Amino acid sequence: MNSYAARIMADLKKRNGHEKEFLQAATEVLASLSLYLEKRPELEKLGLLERFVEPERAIGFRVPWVDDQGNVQVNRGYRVQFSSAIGPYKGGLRLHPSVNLGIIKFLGFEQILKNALTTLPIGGGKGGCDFDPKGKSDNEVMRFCQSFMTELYRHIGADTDVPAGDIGTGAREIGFLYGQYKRITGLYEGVLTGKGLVYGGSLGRTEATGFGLCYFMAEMMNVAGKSFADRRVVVSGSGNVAIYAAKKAAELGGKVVAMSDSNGYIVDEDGVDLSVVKQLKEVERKRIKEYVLHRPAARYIEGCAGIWTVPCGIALPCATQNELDLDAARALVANGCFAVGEGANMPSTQDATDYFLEKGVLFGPGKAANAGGVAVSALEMSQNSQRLHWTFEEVDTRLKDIMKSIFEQSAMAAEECGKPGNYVVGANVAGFKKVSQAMIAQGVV
Ligand code: NDP
Ligand code: 2IT
Repeated sequence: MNSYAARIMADLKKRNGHEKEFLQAATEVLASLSLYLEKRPELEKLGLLERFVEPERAIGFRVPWVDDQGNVQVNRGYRVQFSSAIGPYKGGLRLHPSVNLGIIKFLGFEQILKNALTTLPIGGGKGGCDFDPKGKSDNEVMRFCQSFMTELYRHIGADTDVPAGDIGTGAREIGFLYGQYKRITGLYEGVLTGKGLVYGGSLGRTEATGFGLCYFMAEMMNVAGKSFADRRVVVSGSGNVAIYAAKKAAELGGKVVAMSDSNGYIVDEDGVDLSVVKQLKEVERKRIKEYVLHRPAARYIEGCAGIWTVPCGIALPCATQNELDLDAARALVANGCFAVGEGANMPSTQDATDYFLEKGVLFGPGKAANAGGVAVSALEMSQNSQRLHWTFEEVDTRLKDIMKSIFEQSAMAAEECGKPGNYVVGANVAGFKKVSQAMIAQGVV
């Protein structure tokens, strides 16, 4: 690691030692910026990295609500407004019991570079809460969302900070959050993205992350003379990103043979029937294990980590951070996997990523490969500002162009750094170049 980056990392470890996911993300980014930093010694004088790794603002708040039994529940809410260098803070809200400040900071930090890569004017932010929507009634989820927004509303706005979905935050939650924002502020503005189509949402946002992931993968594989056609594809998770990644992978000729949730995974050698997964997950909110009740030839295996032992050419981790470790990477490569695309944020551990790169696996890092979701969120913001509604085809065409551009920016920056084909370095450098230029132009702020 370059000496400036190493000094910043040592300081971060000292001051933020308990934020392990944030340190992991910062280490990965700063290490891969090293070659670029060597060529730009003036950045140290400007304190560029010191400012880059420190959120502009990290807000934490109490979220009290009353459950169906009349008991008072209290959760911890967060919004980390990391960087407004190139636009209003933009990034999702995660609702999961594991949420803490370190996780939200890692996600917000990644989001800065991801959003820069989209070519659209959006800064980086992320939020969330340790609330678990699983097993809660619709009314409980509504009361929670109303309480969460009763604090959050004062920190956000269509031109300041625009949250969206992430794990545990889907169309239902965005609707409740939007209703409460409107009620408190009286403003009918594009303050959230991923809204329902009848109240300002964009066509194509639901599909955008998964579709965008496959568009990115198609570009990356194309350069190596490969494609989805007739390839076995393994997709982890069965949420928003996973479902639409699986859909597009199949449309592009791949055969999706396995999907999962946090309890286990299913293998369907005939190709996963997505209508069953959608019904179970989007409509009934059930577990993936029930898939085999509808498709008796399929198998269910308890424990989600084993999914990476299912032989495939293409692996798309679309569940959560650090779900794919070195053992999993070894198993994938041993079974012939030649391409990995991160639909989730930081799903591969650092040693798994290093192993893939060492073995020449085509590797699409999350901040490039899954940027389609936030890109279409930014298109939703544009439509809200224009008070217009674009067709699905228009949004999808723009999404394809954006994913192509993200791939090209990453490929070009990797070459410039003398690391052709290393899209981890490429994505980090391409995103950082843009953000750092904007920071320098705006002075020490
Ligand atoms: P969803 O809540 O729709 O789905 C999440 C899926 O991942 C579920 O199948 C869930 O299983 C599984 N999962 C969640 N946490 C864990 C865990 N700790 N261990 C194992 N499995 C887990 O979320 P999304 O599909 O929206 O998000 C998936 C990933 O993609 C996240 O990393 C998110 O940050 C990232 N992402 C999302 C974008 C979006 O637009 N939604 C955009 C870019 C990235 P279970 O139901 O059992 O919890
Ligand atoms: O990680 C992500 O990029 C998201 N969860 C989507 C963020 C957004 O603002 O659409």
